[in-house]
Amino acid sequence: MESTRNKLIDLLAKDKDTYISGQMLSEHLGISRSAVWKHMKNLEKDGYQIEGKSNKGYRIISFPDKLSENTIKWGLNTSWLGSKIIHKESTPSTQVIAHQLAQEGSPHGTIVLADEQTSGRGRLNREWFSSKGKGIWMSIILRPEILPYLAPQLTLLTATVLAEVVQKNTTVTPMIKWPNDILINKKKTAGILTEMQAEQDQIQYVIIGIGMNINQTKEDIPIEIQSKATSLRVESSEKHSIKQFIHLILEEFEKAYDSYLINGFPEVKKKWERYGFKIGESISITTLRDQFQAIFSGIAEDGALLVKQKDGEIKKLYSAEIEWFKDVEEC
Ligand code: BT5
Repeated sequence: MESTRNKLIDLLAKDKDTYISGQMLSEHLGISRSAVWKHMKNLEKDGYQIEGKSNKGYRIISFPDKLSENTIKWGLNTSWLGSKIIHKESTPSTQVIAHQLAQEGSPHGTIVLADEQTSGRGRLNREWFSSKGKGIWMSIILRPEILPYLAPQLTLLTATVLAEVVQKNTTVTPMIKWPNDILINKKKTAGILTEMQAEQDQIQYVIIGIGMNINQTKEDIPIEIQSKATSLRVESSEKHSIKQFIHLILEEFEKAYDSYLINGFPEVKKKWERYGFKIGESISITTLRDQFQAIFSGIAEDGALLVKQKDGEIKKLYSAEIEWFKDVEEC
């Protein structure tokens, strides 16, 4: 059940330029006018800026910067993405909640956010550090009408979205390491985990997990990953509003996704390659069966990794880890 406080915020947030009288609020919420007034005072204590005018009523001028369902909804300029928002202060993993919600029928575009994850995970169950209030830890539920084998394209699409948002809104230059890492100055600042539930020719749902380091200082980054991880703050020497970054990502994602459904993968491929790290250079490739060195030549029309082997043959890979070392430079 939605709390009276949330209902009150919903009423006030509908139109930020319209005042709503105390009388109207008390009737809508079924509480006394003095109870309405008390709620307003509590909201102000929590960082909401509220204007009260004697003959007009109340309106919200601004929301606090901390995350909540309401503060994310306010000012979010999307039509379907974020139509349902779940926010937790602390949770083991937003992916777990998103899977549960998707199985219970939560709609396309539902997002799950947390201030902190206590068991955040990457691919192959690797650990994902998600410290409180320092980054974006978010899962998006999608119900795309595409064939299951195309789902990995959504990871590449998400990577271009994150790169575009960083490029357009900060002073640093992002690069994408195939398939799912956003790097700044060769260090990882974001990762993407795409998980899917599907039958042979139909996707039930896809969950896109996005982890992005925003406001960690160097010291906040766990020692285990200090040599390879970074944050926007470390690289740009600036603190950023996490709420605003979430808005930017959701708005850019919705545009990119809608365009992908209409125009297909070529546009995503073009953007991806603009940010692609080490294209044209030697990389070391590890697959489940093999390890070898080759030249990274880009991505294929379906999103696979394209590498040119020593004998000139181009190989298409759908699942691999790539690395680069000084000693593979001349292969
Ligand atoms: C990823 O995996 O990069 C996917 C990360 C997805 C995290 C999001 S957060 C919201 C949602 N809920 C979750 O539980 N997960 C998703 P992978 O490519 O496997 O990279 C994992 C590796 O990155 C680890 O083994 C570490 O080396 C490194 N790593 C861990 N935490 C990091 C961090 N905060 N920043 C940079 N690198 C990190």
